[in-house]
Amino acid sequence: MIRYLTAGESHGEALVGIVEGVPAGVPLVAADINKHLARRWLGFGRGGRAKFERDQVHIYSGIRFSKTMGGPIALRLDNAAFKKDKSGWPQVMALDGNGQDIERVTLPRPGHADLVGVQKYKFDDIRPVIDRSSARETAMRVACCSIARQFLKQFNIHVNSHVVRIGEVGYTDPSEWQQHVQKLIENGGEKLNDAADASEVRMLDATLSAQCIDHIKEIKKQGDSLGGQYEVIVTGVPPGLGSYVHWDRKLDGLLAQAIMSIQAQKGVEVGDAIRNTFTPGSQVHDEIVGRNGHFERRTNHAGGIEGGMSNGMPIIVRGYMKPIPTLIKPLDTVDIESGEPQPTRYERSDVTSVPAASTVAESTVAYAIANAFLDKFGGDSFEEIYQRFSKETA
Ligand code: EPS
Repeated sequence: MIRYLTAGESHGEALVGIVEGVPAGVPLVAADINKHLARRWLGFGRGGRAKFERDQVHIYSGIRFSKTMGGPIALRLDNAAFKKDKSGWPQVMALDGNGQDIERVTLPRPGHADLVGVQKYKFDDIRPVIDRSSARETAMRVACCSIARQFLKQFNIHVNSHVVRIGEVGYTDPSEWQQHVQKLIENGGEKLNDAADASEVRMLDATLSAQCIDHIKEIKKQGDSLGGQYEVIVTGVPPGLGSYVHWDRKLDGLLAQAIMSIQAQKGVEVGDAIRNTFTPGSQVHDEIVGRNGHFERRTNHAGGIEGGMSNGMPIIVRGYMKPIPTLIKPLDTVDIESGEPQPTRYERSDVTSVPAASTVAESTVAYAIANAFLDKFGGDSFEEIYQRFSKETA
């Protein structure tokens, strides 16, 4: 079982992570992580911070001669925002002192962790809630989960994603993109990612991409924000990961947690789950065919999961993200200090970060799949696991 823990505030000095339980002998260098950290910054609609944050991971332990050693892997990512001249963050986020000369944040944003965070931790300042609940933390999540992803890659298991819709612009039905996606994933690898990354909004259709950029520009002018939908696809997953006998090992349940644990994600769909609720069973269930001594499905409406287990078809998970709660356009709130009604105050933010969320979801999904894989084939070393995997899938 791989476990990871992240620490750090958005405007503190750094984010830190520890990844534990990675088998020995997995090839890993910083570039395997940095590649995905850079992809996380892709996407039209990001705010001012995207212009200067350049995430490069520092690896402190757990690796020798470009391979994991089986021990905990410690990671650090610096926040460029902290060191930026005149930013004032070292004073605002200081580890000591009493902060009496620092202006407090007292206007909670609707839709954000702000208000409940101060109620829960008995703060008189929203700053600590803003800084830990911030999606900045997903940078370290991507770093940690890229190690799980690197492990899966050794078994030819690849994770790809693309954006389906941002706000009101995008595909409306899976049938509109499935053939295109099928071509990009049929030989494994990351061709789907390459195609999505070539678009500023990670959309596969050039016309929709252009319309989407206009939509984001218009919403920005209105001082508003946008959510959206994306799809993550995992290829090369052997049948039998997950469980039908234990609720807490069901693969779809684990994938739902992987998506919902990301800031601002509010819904998950496995395969064509929503379409399937409108459609009779005979057009939903994927018929079984025999091919070269293997079983396959004619279609993949189930998204590669039946009975809580992978069935050997590509795993398809869709995430639904709410609009970012930090708006230029003020919403009604109440000052936590005076109790007086007030409009919210603008803080620097993104208009949308659905493209970034899609890459974070790739990472958290990789983590969930890697653990289900280890549950079935696990061992201390890559060699040992590879032997088990090869025997089962021969
Ligand atoms: C975020 C607000 C913005 C985003 C940040 C998430 O940061 P700032 O307040 O410093 O402008 O840029 O995202 C990241 C820093 C990141 O790495 O994704 C928020 O409030 O969640």
